[in-house]
Amino acid sequence: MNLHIDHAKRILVANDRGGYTVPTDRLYPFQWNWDSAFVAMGFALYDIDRAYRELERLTEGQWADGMIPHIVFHQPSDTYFPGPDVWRTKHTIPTSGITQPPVFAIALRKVHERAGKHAEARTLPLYEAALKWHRWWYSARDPERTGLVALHHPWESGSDNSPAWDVALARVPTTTVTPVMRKDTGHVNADMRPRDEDYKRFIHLLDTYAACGWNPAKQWEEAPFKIAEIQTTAILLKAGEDLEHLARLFGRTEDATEIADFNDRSRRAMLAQWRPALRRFVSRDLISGEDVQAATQAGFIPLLSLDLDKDIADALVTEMKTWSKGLKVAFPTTKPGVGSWEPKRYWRGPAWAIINWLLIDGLQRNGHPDAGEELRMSTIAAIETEGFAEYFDPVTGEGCGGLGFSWTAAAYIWLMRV
Ligand code: 9WN
Repeated sequence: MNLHIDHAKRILVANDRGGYTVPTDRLYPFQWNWDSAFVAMGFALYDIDRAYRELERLTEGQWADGMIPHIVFHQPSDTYFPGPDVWRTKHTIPTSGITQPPVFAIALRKVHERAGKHAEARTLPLYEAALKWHRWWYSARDPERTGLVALHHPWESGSDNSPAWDVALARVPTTTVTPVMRKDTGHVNADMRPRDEDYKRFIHLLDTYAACGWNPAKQWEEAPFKIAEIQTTAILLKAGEDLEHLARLFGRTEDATEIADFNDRSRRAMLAQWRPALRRFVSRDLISGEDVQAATQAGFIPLLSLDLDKDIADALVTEMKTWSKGLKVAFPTTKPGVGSWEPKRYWRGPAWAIINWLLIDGLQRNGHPDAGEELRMSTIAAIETEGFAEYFDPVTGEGCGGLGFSWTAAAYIWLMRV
């Protein structure tokens, strides 16, 4: 047995808190939404029951309106801020009030396909949960039916302090009702985390939506941060394709038609966000009406769910190669050398195994298996050298942030499967 795979599996055991996996001990002591979807895909390769359990436990946090929150607080912990008392939501199990990238249905299809006979009974309730969540995305976060879904908070992107938010976040006041009592910088080096000013704005947004009673229509009107986001929409579309596939498999023809309609809308809208001069796709700031021009990984994630014309796919790959040139570990979450590039600060430069995973799938889909293979090898080498770190400094290769990290372990298991 490969020792690293054995180690990865031990990390998932150590981070198990009873059918769900915390991202890492202490720094993130609850169940996170997209982390669990990646973890479920890792489990799917060797423990189907545990893979289903991961997704089932996440849906315990699903709201009546369909939203699956970004954190489910299954049990108390005082090592994380902001905890349930700050979120002030009303679900039976305490949860946060915002969501995260919808990787869930991508994971569900993979789990279902590996589960074999009699899988349908266990997959169906999760399929229903995913469908409710996709309906929520298209109603709550795209009420004008543009095809691009909007985020109200940087945490919803999963790329919290990405330079993509700099312009929009600067408009958000730093005043908060809730005192900001950060815990993260007690666990890891502050230079690797978002800045205090970012946190004040994160909490300002949280307070604003709590004051809206977490009502989606009210939030849509009042949100001081509203980005129609390309990475989230790309993930939603891939998840939508997988959901449509499951709908057809289960003979749910009406559902399949409804999902196909969502997918078409997003496909068309995403294509309109291609910017040939930048050689990447862009998000739109719905408050200013402008493109989000910041050079981040998000612009390449559409590879995952669009079947692109060759000239577009080639241009994306050329641009990706420019960014990766001379780096020890690809793929950087910010373009090296630009003003906002900080190779150790969280989403402002570092390479993340799960982002690479999405990009590898996208490169394979769009006729660039060699570039995908190069990225796969780069990711595997980084993990084997530095361990299962939260992310990696792309220049030095150093493992940064939290250690013993669940989604890095799951990504390793997945990327080693061939
Ligand atoms: C806020 C758990 C999560 C990831 C996010 C990552 C980070 C949280 C934080 O950790 O965000 O959700 O407190 O920093 O940015 O992608 O899901 O691993």
